[in-house]
Amino acid sequence: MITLLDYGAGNVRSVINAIEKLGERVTVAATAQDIISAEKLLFPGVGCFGSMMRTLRGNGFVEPLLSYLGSGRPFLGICLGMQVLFEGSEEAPGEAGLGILPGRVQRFKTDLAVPHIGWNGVRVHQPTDLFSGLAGDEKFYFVHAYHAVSDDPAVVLTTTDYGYPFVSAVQKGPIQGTQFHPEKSGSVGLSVLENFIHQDRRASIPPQNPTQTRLAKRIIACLDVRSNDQGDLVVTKGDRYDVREAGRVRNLGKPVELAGRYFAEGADEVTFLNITGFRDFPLEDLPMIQVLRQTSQNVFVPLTIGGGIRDFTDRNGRSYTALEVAAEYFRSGADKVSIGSDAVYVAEAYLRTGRKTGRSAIEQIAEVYGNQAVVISIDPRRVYVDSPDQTVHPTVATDTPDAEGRRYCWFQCTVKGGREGRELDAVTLARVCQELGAGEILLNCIDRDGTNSGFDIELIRAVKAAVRIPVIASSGAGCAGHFAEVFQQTGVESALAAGIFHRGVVSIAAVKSHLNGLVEVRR
Ligand code: 1PR
Repeated sequence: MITLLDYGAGNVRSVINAIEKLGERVTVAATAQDIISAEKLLFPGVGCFGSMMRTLRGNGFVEPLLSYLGSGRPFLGICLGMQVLFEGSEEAPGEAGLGILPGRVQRFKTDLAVPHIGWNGVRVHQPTDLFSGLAGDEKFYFVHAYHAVSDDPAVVLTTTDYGYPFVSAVQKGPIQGTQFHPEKSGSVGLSVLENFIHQDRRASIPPQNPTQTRLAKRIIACLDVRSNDQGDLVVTKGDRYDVREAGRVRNLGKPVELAGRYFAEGADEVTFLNITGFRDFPLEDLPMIQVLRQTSQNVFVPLTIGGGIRDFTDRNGRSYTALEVAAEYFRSGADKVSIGSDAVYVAEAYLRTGRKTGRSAIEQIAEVYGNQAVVISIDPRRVYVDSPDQTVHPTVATDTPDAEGRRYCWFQCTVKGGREGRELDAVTLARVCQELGAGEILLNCIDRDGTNSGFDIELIRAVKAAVRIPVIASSGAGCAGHFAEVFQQTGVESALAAGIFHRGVVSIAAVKSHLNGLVEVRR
């Protein structure tokens, strides 16, 4: 029996699903006594160090945790659940950590995109049972902006390279912790959890222990989901955002089934976009929550969900905040939420007033769940002009002029699934959202969506150059070569596609084998 410490933020559903998948029972610690009497304690932490410590203290969990950690029984901390073992964190300077391990947690100091998001390797420094059965060259899923700096080399179990080597797992007797998420690391991660559950493996160093590790470029499968005219929830696909063909909503499959297929084919991440979320209220749209719950039972890679994340008042007059909507998604198995239309309104207000309110969806969700949990989905469309002085918006000189031969364009943000253009450009939106606390940009492109003509390299370069957070290139992939092109020409961290995967034109595995040797990918 595994006891899971849930302090209320983050996706514990995935951890529970992973443990249950391995045939073990899980109980969630509700009281201090549950912690003290646990046989094996698992602590998955997501979010902010400060709010986690305050919640632990508020619940009276700090003393029981310290008592458990001194008991000699097995403990596995995941992500923040590992960081909390140290003395404190730069993320919350006034908050003391548990102080079981000497050292502190600091923000990445690198020119690379932060957060560090994606699949990276580990170099093992001491024998351990945690990686038993693994070859050593596997990759695990990381998502964090802070990392531990240990004052005691003896407790460093693994390091990972991201600009420089950082501590990616710790071990001190039965106390173990991983910065990566085993529950999101596919079959490799399940092996780590299985080793923790059984506690009977021989400690060793995996045979193919790497001397250097490399972050893989991520390939993401995207499922645009909505109800069709019969009321069934289907995966659909737009052609420049028009999802109807001969008057009917295109139906390319069932969401849970397709997500399972992409996981099996090696997708590094799966994204669901509830594309009518801007007009429906997601907490009334329970099928979408069900899709997430069912998918997370069998899909052990990160799940992002978007659509309808905003403040909302239902027809009975009850108000919900965007944070409550997001919380329901996280509880149902999402790791990240993506905000579309509301991000545009938030950025417009911020540009108008120059003031952060702390109350926007971006700020509130980032505060509780961490920046890495907030993705901004941008739906831009090109607006051509003859020369840059014809618009107040930043323009690019384009290699693909429009039918009238105009050689400059800006990238106009839209809301409501591309239905309404706004006086805001995609580059500014990305920059402002980063300032407000977003952790990643999902950069769609209405002009390329569903066209199979390749990613919009000019748009992607412009946005990528404006931000320090990771960017997901989206829209237009028509063959494996388009992925190589976007990675080599723009430096984005990941690329997303929908149509070619749904229609079986190219499989995810084929994309990866094409990329192998050109860019780092997860096998
Ligand atoms: O505004 O917060 O409610 O979020 C709504 C979300 O739904 C946004 O993320 C928005 O991008 C998405 N959305 C709204 N309408 C559509 C539509 O297609 N009519 N889909 C839509 C956007 C774009 C991509 C697509 C890629 C790859 N889909 O995600 O999957 O373009 O396609 P491809 O590889 O086939 O070219 P809110």
